[in-house]
Amino acid sequence: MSGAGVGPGVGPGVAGLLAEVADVGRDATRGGYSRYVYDDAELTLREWFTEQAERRSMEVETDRNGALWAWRHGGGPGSPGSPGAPSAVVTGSHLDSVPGGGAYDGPLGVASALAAVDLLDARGVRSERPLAVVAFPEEEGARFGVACLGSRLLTGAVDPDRARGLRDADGRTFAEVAGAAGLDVAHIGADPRRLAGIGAFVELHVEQGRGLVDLDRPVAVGSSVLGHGRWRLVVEGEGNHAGTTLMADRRDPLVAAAAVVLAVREVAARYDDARATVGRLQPVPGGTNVIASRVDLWLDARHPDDAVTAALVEQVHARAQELAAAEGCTVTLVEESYGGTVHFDGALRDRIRGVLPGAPVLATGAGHDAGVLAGAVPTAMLFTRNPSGVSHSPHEHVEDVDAEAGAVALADVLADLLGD
Ligand code: HGY
Ligand code: MN
Ligand code: MN
Repeated sequence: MSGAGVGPGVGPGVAGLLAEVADVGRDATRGGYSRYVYDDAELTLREWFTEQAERRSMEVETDRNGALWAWRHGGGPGSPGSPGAPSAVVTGSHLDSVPGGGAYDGPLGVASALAAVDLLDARGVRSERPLAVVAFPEEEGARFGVACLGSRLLTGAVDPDRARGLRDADGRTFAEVAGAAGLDVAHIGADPRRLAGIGAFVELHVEQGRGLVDLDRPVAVGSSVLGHGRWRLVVEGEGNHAGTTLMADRRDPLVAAAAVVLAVREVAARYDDARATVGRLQPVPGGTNVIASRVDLWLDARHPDDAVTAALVEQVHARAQELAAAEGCTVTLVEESYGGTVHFDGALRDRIRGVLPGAPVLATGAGHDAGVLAGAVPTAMLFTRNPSGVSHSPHEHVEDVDAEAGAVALADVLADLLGD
């Protein structure tokens, strides 16, 4: 395509775009950002996205599942999948965060996509193929518990009735919250026509590891997404008074839960490359002078081999039942979300490697909307260097120069794909 190589200095750039939302959703308690789907911070980010897209003469729509799509190059609502319409090139990521997350996980991909549009415009790239920048909702599952909820609804991987009934920490359902934000929740669900209109989806994301640091490169091409799931364990015992209940008379679910957390690490240690985490544990009622009656804890388990993940979870469950019984408690385990290991489209990956010959190919241990869409459309990822290698933490970082390099790489890839 013409004009390749026009670089930074066009428009606000990725750093300039991210600076505009640097104060949105800051978490004074945890540090970093807490931006949950349909909370004030995320709604502000949605307004920012819409404003940025309209500034770039892009037509913005909200799809049936609450994802924002900004269209260019003859695209527009309803255009994808129209009979005979050229297939769209789509890029983007998510705007929501984990509790106390970094500034880049999600928003870097969205900002890089908008900066790439500026670069394509500066290069005079025109195309018959529609181009869209997308922001998927609830990628982290931090409010309603199911990771990649928006992209999973789009592909039909999550049942709409189940989604409508998901509850946040305050007991509010997705249907209530999304409905209050204007979504017609009666019509959430798979959107095969929209998917049929997508020729390629390329998500740029901050690298959540040190691969690029160690290789001393700014940008990588993704190869695969590690299979991962979330399971909720509920340990039940007998709530009582901390002062009037002798130790021998207790059925304390928090003691059982503590043993389960340690058991998770023991079981994971049996498998090379397994990752198993309990990052969230909620005693009920949670009083300092109260023996809990119940403890909810969540297991995040991941492994390249889906059968190993399943075996690991099964062993955790069996061990948890033993540990709970030893405390006179019971435990139940329920799967909340699961996605197997995904290998991105080989032809698209190799085509992108041809566009970015200096970019190494890296797998990711993190989940992404691209990992969900990969089952429905040709999908690829780009990663931008993160000097800290840390993510899901305020210490996540991207140097401005690498952020711009990521946008240039994305623009090069989009220009190539739009040239079909
Ligand atoms: O959990 C993950 O790997 C992703 O950040 N949602
Ligand atoms: Mn994340
Ligand atoms: Mn992410």
